[in-house]
Amino acid sequence: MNLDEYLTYRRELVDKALDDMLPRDDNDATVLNEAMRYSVFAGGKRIRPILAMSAAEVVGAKPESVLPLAVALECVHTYSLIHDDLPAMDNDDVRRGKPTSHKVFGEALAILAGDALLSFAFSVLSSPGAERVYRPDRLLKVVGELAAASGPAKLIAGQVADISCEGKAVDEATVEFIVQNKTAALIRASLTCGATLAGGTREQIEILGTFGELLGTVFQIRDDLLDLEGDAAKLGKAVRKDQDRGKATFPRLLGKEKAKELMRRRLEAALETLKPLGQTAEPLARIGEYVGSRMS
Ligand code: GRG
Repeated sequence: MNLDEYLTYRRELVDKALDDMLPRDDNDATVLNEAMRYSVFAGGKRIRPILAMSAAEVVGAKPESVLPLAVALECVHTYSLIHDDLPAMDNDDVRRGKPTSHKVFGEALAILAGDALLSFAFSVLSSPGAERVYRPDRLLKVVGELAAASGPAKLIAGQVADISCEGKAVDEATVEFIVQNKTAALIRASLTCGATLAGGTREQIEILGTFGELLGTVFQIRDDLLDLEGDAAKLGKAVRKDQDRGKATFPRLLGKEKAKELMRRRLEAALETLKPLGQTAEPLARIGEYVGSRMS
């Protein structure tokens, strides 16, 4: 398979669906709509929506069949980036190669655009008529899983730990906690929700969940290594900030080489996990390899 073509096709599907579904400037919330669209369309690899579509394909569905979920995932992810970049959190000026939301729209609107994207994600999934397209029990499970992954026990807990550990000496269990919650939970949910909505079996969903957890670590370690070694222009964000802030990361805890080794081991385990799914999981394996070697 040609991975570039595979990713481009699915990225274009997601971008079109986002453009169709996100509110437009046809009501009183013109500036809010503009701010929501600004961050969503500032760039972004669309990894989480693509993982959801690939998981749906593993269980025999078409990528298009889970587009509302793909849109919801990208909205939740973009909300988390907007809020993470705020002065009260990581205080970043550039994201996805563009000035961050608060730099363009001001802090209040950036907070509100993030809030709006989060709740919009759940309206997309539960919009009128959704229960005629998807089985209501699957829909309910997906809404619950996405809420849990982005909620106080996962994404937010990871972010709280990330912020409160800044500049402190941390142990491996703490870094693992941050990575699993801040990063891996949403990646895991992208896969399990994609497979659930498309009617996957319990066994398929379990395998994809385990793959997602492992892939989440690979994704985060690669991100941390790119912060140390990467190119700001390619990444579209500032680099070498984690060390200055004393962020709790695997490269800072273990050193670059051991962190790379851990990333390789998790990637191998992730690929091994996929084996029972057979040939249909090949795209996910290729995405895993890409995540472990990406430059942006
Ligand atoms: C503010 C609730 C809240 C959570 C913030 C997502 C996050 C948690 C922080 C962003 C910073 C960061 C390093 C998060 C870890 C996950 C990660 C590497 C996000 C970047 O995801 P990519 O590379 O970004 O998929 P694009 O722009 O390609 O979508």
